[in-house]
Amino acid sequence: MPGPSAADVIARRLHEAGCRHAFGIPGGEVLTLIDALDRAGIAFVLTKHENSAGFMAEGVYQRTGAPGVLVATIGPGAANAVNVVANAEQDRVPLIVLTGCVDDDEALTYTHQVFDHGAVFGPITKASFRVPHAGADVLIDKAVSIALEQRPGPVHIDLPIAVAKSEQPDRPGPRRVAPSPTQPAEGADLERARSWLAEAERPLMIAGLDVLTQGCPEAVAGFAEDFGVPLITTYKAKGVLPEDHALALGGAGLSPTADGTLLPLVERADLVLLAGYDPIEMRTGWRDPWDPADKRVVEFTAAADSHYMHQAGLCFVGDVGAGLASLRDGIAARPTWPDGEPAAAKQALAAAFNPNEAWGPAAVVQTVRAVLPRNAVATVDSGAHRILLSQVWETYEPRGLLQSSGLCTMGCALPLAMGAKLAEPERPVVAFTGDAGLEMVLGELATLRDLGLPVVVVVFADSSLALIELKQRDRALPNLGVDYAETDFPAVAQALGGRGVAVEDREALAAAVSDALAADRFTLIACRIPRKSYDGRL
Ligand SMILES: Cc1ncc(C[n+]2csc(CCOP(=O)(O)OP(=O)(O)O)c2C)c(N)n1
Repeated sequence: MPGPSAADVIARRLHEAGCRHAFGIPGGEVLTLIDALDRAGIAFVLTKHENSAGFMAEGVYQRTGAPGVLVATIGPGAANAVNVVANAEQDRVPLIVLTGCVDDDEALTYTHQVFDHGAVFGPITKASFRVPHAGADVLIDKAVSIALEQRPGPVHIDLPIAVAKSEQPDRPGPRRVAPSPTQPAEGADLERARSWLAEAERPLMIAGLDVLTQGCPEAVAGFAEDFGVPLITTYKAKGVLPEDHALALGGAGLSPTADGTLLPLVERADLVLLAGYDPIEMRTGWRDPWDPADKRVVEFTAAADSHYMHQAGLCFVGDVGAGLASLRDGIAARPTWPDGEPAAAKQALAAAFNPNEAWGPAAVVQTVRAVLPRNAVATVDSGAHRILLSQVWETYEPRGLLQSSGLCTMGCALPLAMGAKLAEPERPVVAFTGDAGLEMVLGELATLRDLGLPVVVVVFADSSLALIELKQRDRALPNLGVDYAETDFPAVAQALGGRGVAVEDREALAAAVSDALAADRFTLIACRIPRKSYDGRL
């Protein structure tokens, strides 16, 4: 009885790691692999672009916790995946990137489509491997471990054609053991942190992505509630505390208007707790937001602070939830913020981002939120619409709003939504996107058709790269390369097998979303808004 092939071993171990979908476009160099994936119980989903494939894989990861799987063939396939792999690195996504390649002896004389995949992916992954003739089982287990361990990220595996077919020993697995949570050591630092908490009258907490990747939102939310600590989150950590909670101050990082309210609150705080706050999401407004010499700051983080975006007087590296549990041990809660500044800040944010406009981008977000149930998952693309949406869209659970906030790439919202819907078909899923971002990935509407997923796609149709046009005007530069003609999106949607409608008022939008939720296919809703709709709004 011959042993399994290397491709089979890789596929089986990925299945054992919880993977049920792989995304990509095949070429001759990955045919053995996708066959093995399919036989192992990992469905291969054909997409129109490898970049979108990676985002669909991320969408599945965000809703299941299993690593995402992207398959790309040699050369152009691998090259097409660069953006989403860089995104996975910056947005801490455990993505297994499987590429096909020619065997070493072949590469001595054969040059067609051949470049050094490892050299391209090396700087934007946590590790890049080439599968040797033996040990595929060890290699794939290592890859999964590296992808998942803190902070998570992409791992690349180059699989040569002949190696994919080579026979491997049939050994049991996996050998992976997830590390146990690390508690801060008892000692002077922890005692000082506890005394700061006991003395704090105006404590404030900032939570970020490590809270999600470590799976400790409840610890953060419980701490905030028990100690009366208002919570600011990064965009990715929105929903750690339901955003209609009095202590939830929404997302921060990209909006100067929100910063104008939130940074003064940080300034006022006499204790800042950083819970898994990874500043990769933050713009320059959050660089050195306090002087650690005169601000009490206690940080619980997955990785030591070598970024120098901020500094903390006390920094505990390890498990954020366990760190908060140690901090609160023996400390009694006391009334906080006697002057009510957090409540005033929450009101100011609501007033700034929720104007009573009859129609416009905020009206679009408010209307869709009102129609969708609380458990809906939303995704949002990059651009002016995202900054506004991330302030207006109330998120009620962790990973309820998905986006690219480390790399901030366009073209992510539609495929992220497709992956999320594939992972959890019962949940309503809406993708919000700018028109330029949608046009980058229009072909994936055909993938959506083939998958039969009733995703709702809401496009902010202003025929403008609004965010860039705004920056151009701010710098008094001439209008250049930011405007384009209007696309008939409903017609495109219909041609690609979906439903399509254009709307220009709240009532029509609400009706369109209700219809979309009941439909058996995807619906594209083009919300026509005037150019320059975001002026003074971000
Ligand atoms: C792949 C990629 N290319 C370019 C950019 C720079 N960029 C950021 S926002 C933006 C405009 C996006 O336009 P649109 O999708 O219409 O959204 P809007 O800003 O109008 O809301 C651009 C070009 C980017 N973030 N990602």
